[in-house]
Amino acid sequence: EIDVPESHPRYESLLTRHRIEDGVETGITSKQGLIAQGRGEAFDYLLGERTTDTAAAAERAAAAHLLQADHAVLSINGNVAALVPGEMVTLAEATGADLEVNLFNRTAARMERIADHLREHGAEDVLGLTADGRIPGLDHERAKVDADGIGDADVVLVPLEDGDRAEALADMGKTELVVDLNPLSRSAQTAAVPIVDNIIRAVPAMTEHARELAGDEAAQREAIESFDAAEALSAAERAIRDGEL
Ligand code: PTJ
Repeated sequence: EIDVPESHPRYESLLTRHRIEDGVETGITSKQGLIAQGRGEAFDYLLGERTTDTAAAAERAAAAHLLQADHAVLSINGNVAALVPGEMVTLAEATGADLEVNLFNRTAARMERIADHLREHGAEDVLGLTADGRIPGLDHERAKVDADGIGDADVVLVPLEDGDRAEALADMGKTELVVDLNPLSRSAQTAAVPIVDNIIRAVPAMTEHARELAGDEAAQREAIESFDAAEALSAAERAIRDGEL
């Protein structure tokens, strides 16, 4: 489908760009999504385009939270849908979580396209279209969620989320798991578990951890308790500034 030789040193990065471009062309990703991707790439480059040990620990803790939740929801926006649709469906299956389309720049057309796209990738139920719940403290369009989805969830995974909404969700008392390559972003700063890694690597890694932790309550608790969010953010910042592991 795309013409990038696998031997190219930036193969992964170019492939990712093509997926986002395709997402814009098919009405899944917003134009702002292109800018967000560029920002993410810059941080990924500085991090060495790898999953640091601290990010791996965050992915394990996040998987444990999803397994321990009464009701976990994975939030899907236009970038996530373009980059990792099948991987999000697989993570939902591995953890018993629901999938909900939840857009920063919400339009009915993009909501429908993304829900269809997820169904094409194997999702059975896709939430988000009912929009009968609200996140307190946000303006009307940006506050919309499903009452029996994110509205009801005790644990939410919000990848590449806008800072305002991440903060408002955390204020609702939800355990928030955030994937964001920028450790200084407000979303990462307000998360119970900030995962400073590329969504492309983070989601399959979470699924792997979830499969390994499934049924082992003690290991789940250990993964959660041994994870320190503030320390993880400092470690990510050190990795960027000093190239430390
Ligand atoms: O589809 P919508 O309408 O919900 O809009 C989605 C975007 C992402 C456009 C919207 O939420 C937005 O504008 O987000 P921001 O404020 O640009 O924040 C996105 C964050 O995600 C930034 O901190 C980026 O560094 C980070 N990011 C971008 N690409 C990736 C990423 N983090 C992990 N993996 C990526 N591939």
